[in-house]
Amino acid sequence: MNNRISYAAQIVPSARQLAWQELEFYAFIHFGINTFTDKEWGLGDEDPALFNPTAFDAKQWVQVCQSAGMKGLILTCKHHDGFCLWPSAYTEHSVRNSPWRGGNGDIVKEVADACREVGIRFGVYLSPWDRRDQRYGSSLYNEFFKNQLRELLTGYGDIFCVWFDGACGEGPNGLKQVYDWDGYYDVIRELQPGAVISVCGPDVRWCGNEAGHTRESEWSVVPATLQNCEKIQEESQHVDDGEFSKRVNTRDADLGGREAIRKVEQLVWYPAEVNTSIRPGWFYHAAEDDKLRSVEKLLDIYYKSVGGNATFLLNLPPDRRGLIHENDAVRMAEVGEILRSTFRHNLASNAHATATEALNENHDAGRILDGNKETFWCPQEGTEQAAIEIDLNEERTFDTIVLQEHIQSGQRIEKLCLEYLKGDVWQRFYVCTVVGYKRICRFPKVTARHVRLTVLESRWYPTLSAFEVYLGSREFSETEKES
Ligand code: FUL
Repeated sequence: MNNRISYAAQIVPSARQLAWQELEFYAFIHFGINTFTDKEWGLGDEDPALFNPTAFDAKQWVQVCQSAGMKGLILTCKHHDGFCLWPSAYTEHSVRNSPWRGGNGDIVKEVADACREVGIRFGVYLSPWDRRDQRYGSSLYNEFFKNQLRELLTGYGDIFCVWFDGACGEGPNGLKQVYDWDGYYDVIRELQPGAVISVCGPDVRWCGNEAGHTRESEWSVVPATLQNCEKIQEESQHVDDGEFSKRVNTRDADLGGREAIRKVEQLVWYPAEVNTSIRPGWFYHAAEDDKLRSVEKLLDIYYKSVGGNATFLLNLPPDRRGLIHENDAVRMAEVGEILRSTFRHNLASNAHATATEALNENHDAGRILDGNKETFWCPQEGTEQAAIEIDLNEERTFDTIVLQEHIQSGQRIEKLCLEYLKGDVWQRFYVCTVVGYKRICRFPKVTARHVRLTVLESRWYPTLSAFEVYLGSREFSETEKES
């Protein structure tokens, strides 16, 4: 163990990053003038009169999110076309000049209120790139943008996230904008100190693709230089040819492993978010009504993102009525039902655990079973390898194990394996790399009473705050329902 590794092991999340991570699964809502023009990127010359969602119902959106088990929602308050879903005092290009609710409506308010009513967190997407505003390309635009931020961050209650898109091209005058990022961040920190700033921001890292692709080893401790990556205009997305959202960039498979951080001077806690859409596009297009991702694919992304030390931001685009289409609503309810039934009964809730060693009695092996994320097991400082045996009290059949590190102490586990006792021989059934906030281990069904978790490699010394055991197959939930 060297100094660099113990330095990496001691980097911890901020309170706002921790609160955000616990949301796990939340919705992206792309809705705006593009919904009515059938486009992905508007030019900014669209007539606001086009915006008229006659059956708009924010409660329906929120209900769909809840049925899927989502705990938050991020709304595109303004996309690249500049059209604002709230009656901004700083532009005429907004709902105020649309026929919807006679120009007296405020989509942002209705969505924020609907979220609050049911306890879903609300977040805002405000596109820095504005293809409409004539101030774009001058310092006046930065003032305008900060004013818009102030409106969103003061008028709509608690905001959990400000999502800054990396796409950036020219404004209406052919000019590019030099963004005052630090100025934007100051406004956010002042008005909503609990909100994370995502993608073009210091708190949440874009996973690097829009295709739902995930890394096997997703580190939250990465080089500090990554915080600036998405802000580099030259590397941003300039055209929307439908290809970008499908592209996977495997170049950076390892961002935080030993090799990746070996020579890096400054490391930061910069955890990943996986964002993708339930449909091929981000905005609603009737032609895509039968092109939804399957339940299996959505669950696969869920398990690899939420269960792979990232969060899952899934886009559900409302249609021209202002409703999430029936097909999408049904699919999300199916996903939610499977997740609920999978994680309903923790088969390790009455288990007993013993470890090869523990730091002290406050950190004994039992802490991984107590259902309290604040408590955790850890061995002595400097012990990089250790094992815990879990006695489930009786033979159980399971195919899913959930592990959580105590990330308030840092991210440390680099490799582990799971074994079960067959006769008197330990049989290995699962090996993985990092854990971090959460690792959902999935494997073919195992029937056993004794399970052993061995930390094979770690930084400084590992921690574990949760070990849960489930049987996720559909037969299980049906049997459970009957009994
Ligand atoms: C991209 C944008 O250009 C897309 O339209 C979409 O908003 C996606 C989430 O980010 O950069």
